[in-house]
Amino acid sequence: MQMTFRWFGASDPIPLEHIRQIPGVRGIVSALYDVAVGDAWPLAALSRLAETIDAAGLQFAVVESIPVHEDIKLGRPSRDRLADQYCASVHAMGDVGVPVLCYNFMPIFDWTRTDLSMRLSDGSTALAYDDAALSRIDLSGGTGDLPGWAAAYSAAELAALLDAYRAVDGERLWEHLAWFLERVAPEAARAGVRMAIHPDDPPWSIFGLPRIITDGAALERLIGLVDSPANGVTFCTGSLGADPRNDLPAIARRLGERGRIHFAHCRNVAITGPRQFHEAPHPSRFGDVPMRAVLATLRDAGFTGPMRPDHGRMIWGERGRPGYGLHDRALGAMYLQGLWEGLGGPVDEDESSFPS
Ligand code: DNO
Repeated sequence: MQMTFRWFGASDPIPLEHIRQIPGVRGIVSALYDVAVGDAWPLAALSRLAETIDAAGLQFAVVESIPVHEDIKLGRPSRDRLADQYCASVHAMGDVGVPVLCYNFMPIFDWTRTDLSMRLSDGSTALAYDDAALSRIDLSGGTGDLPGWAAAYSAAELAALLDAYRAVDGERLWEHLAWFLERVAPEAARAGVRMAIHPDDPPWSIFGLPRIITDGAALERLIGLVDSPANGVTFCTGSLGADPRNDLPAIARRLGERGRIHFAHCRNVAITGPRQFHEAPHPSRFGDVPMRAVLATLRDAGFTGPMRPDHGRMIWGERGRPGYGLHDRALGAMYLQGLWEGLGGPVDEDESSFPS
């Protein structure tokens, strides 16, 4: 296991120098944030990002994400050109030496919450989701009322997209995902890049849109679409764990045994009702994610890939990007490493040497 930390590039209020001081964190998870969705990522810009990360004594371990254009998810004719551009971005990753790509296939919306700063009993704040609150959100004026999505889509754009998805049910979305993977996974294999799909978060349909990467059966179906090690999974405990029917260690075991877990996102969620949860401190006992059992399963599967603490709460008065403050994620990184050490999981030479 290689402990990593997400960094949003130059606009991230957390400098790489601070991330470098979290013991054991050497890998950075990042992306190019100023390329339009669908355009090929310029090699020069990606190299510059890698150099910035290297210069801070860290490694660019994972690209999260290269967003998949809606036209690919909708199966529109422009998908051929868009898939070629996606492949060009994946090859740029290979050229720069970033081995893992986290991406998702959620229609229109990526991760979705109804409250970005729910106050917990200890005074910290956390991201929360409540399906009843979601159903009260009015999208007729665009995404303005959806927490975290303020300016994403205008009313007209969103209406057109929602309308286009009326013709795409879950099975159709699977066909489009299969098409995408058949095009991209072989190129990723050639480029030395492992693709790692992120489960849908939350793992159920929202706003009437299909969501298909929601449970263990879906993840197994996914890896069967293209039978290549380049076609794998981001095992996200918080996304899958929001549905109490998901047996996380059992899912991790089946995917891990087949060598298809390429990245782990570890975060805890407390389920407070049907389709209602909030994020919680990382240790097992604060939520419904059996973190110790998940890590033990990853250890048994010989997991050596990158892991990140994923979202954290806002603590100690920190203000910042929802879910992505420094303090609680750093605590998460330390807890996860402690758990891993206690479980006797393999650690890189490089990771174990204390910097002189
Ligand atoms: C949320 C993240 C997701 C993730 C994408 C991957 O914080 O886990 O936004 O980056 O779904 O494509």
